[in-house]
Amino acid sequence: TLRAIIFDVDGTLAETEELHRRAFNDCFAAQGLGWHWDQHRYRELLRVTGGKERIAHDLADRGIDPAAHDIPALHRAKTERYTALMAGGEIALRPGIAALIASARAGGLRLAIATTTSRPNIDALIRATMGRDASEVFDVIAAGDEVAAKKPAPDVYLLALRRLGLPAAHAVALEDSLNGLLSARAAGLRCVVSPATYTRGDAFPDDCPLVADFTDISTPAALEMLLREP
Ligand code: XBP
Ligand code: MG
Repeated sequence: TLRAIIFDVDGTLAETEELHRRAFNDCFAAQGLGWHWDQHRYRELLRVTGGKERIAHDLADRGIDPAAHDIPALHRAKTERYTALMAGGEIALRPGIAALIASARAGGLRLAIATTTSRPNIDALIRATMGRDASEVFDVIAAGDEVAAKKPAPDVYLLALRRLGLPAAHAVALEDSLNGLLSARAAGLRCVVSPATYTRGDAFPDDCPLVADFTDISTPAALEMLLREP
């Protein structure tokens, strides 16, 4: 039986990647670096999870020595910019997410987050979209800055399961990306994927349950039904 739902954040709870991209670009500009990531480039760079890792990869890819830049400081500025932009209120939860959270809660399921992004960004998103503390909405939050290896490694999902005190068989992961799906599956979890703007068109394994959005699985019963389908 299903006892917990573990949510990815970026692309799953909300379409946040354009705000991340804006925050990165604003910081690059503010520091006079002359770097800019357009949508095409950002789609490529999303294969590398984690903001600091993404910046380092981009620099190396362009023949710039990542060690020549203070990437942690640059990324701290990006997080500050992102949380400020998030407070502007342009971002909404994806369709079906609020209903699923409410019905899962009413049905006694536990709710968790397993994400690559860092804690301030989660807090800013839940505050801006739900007007509440993330820790009030979710029983467990496992963030990228708490684990050694980010998705597609299983670490962040294993951390969420450990904090839930549940075996993987009693939980399901909701994701939008292949890296997320691989991470969840490596932790032994079942996973339902709803592609987002930056992950639509990606190739997902044939046996992966796909939904256009979360409105069709906005109750635990509907979610369990989908998981039972052959
Ligand atoms: C999304 C990511 C993150 C964000 C940026 O992962 O890969 O790196 O793009 O956030 P998920 P940070 O969907 O698992 O949340 O800059 O804070 O890393
Ligand atoms: Mg995601």
